[in-house]
Amino acid sequence: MASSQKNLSSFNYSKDQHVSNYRFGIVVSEWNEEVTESMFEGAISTIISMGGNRNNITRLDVPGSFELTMGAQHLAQLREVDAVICLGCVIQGETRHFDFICQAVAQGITDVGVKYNKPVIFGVLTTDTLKQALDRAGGKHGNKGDEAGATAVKMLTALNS
Ligand code: DLZ
Repeated sequence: MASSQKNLSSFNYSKDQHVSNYRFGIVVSEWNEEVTESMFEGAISTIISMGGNRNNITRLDVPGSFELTMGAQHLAQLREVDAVICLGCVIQGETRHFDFICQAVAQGITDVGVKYNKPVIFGVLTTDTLKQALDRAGGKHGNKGDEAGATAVKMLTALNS
């Protein structure tokens, strides 16, 4: 089904007794702050609803999505972080800047995960308009932050089972 017709965050949460021990690092881009703050709220509330502990969540703010890779690397290298969630929102403008940022952050985040052998979650909205982003950050299409939080929990559970 096309994403325009469904709430992308409508999936089942299942609690796992180990989740309270998982430690998360969340990197939040300051660009399009209205969107990324809502995604952050979604990510932490989902982690907690799945059994996570708020005290085990560390936040790091970076200026823009391009800097998510460096933020992810900073958190991933910490022994007290098991998984990293990257939250950003890149909105198409009139130039090719969008393409370069999206390409760089997708590859950069992938590389950090492989390098540190920890889940690094791509919670980055890449939209044509601010409205499309807001629809996916707590609006009619759910919250990409929820999905990112759930994905981090699921990956840790998968890798620790
Ligand atoms: C420069 C820029 C532009 C034009 N658009 C966005 C955007 O839509 N979303 C986002 O997260 N960041 C944007 N940035 C900032 C870049 O990510 C980066 O912070 C700067 O290029 C400095 O490296």
